[in-house]
Amino acid sequence: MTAPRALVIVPTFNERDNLPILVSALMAYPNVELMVVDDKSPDGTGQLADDLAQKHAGRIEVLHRTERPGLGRSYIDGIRRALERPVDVMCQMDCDLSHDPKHLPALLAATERADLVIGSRYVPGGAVVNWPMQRRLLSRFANAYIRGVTRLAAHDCTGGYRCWRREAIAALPLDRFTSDGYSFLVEMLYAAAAHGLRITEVPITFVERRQGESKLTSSVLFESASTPWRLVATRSRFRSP
Ligand SMILES: Nc1nc2c(ncn2[C@@H]2O[C@H](COP(=O)(O)OP(=O)(O)OP(=O)(O)O)[C@@H](O)[C@H]2O)c(=O)[nH]1
Ligand SMILES: [Mg+2]
Repeated sequence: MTAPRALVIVPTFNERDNLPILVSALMAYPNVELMVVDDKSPDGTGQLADDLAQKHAGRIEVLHRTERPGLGRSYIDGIRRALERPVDVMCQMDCDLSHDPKHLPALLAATERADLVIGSRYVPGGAVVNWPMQRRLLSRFANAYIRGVTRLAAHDCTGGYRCWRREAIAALPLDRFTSDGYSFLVEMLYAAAAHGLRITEVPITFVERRQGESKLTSSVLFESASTPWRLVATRSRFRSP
């Protein structure tokens, strides 16, 4: 099997220490391109991304967002732009090095037989490194809660390391998505399942960020608590594109 042509979409907010490390790891794969979607990071991540794009001409694109910031909106803008490119697979990955590019070949290979491949902490072979017990429990609880309410079959519904076959992500009704923050990842997964897409999980070892700050706030957690109920109540909006 030849490796599919892949575009990795990476949303960034204040990731200047992490971005160069991620870029060199991704650029080592000749079939991989990168789109950085920056939300006017005060630490200059956007400018740094421009410099890296010049260095790796033709393989890195930078989207500088000026509208209201947010992870969900960043992904929507990034995906819309990415759909203009003739790639086979689109991937989502965090910039904080929690998502190790070494897993990418296994995720990409799994797109041969699935529309959406989740890099999963919670299937056999998956792991989480350097998370305190409280954070582990929160993530486990969040996944059990989401699965219970939505009946999603995936074990890792909240992770942001995913690969989509191009036609699968193109089929999602992006203009009907309403989540702002991290809940966007759950909403995407729910939409994929409601669409009848083939979803599979590939184990990853998730490593807690070492540099930069977490953006997980109490308002993010509040949105996360209500999201599964909202998704179930409005399921019909995902049925047709
Ligand atoms: N464009 C954009 N990117 C964001 C925003 N918030 C977070 N990100 C990026 O989204 C990815 C995930 O954010 P993290 O802060 O790592 O969130 P997390 O993984 O839930 O939490 P920690 O790993 O504990 O920090 C990272 O690449 C961030 O830089 C945002 O508002 N806009
Ligand atoms: Mg993170």
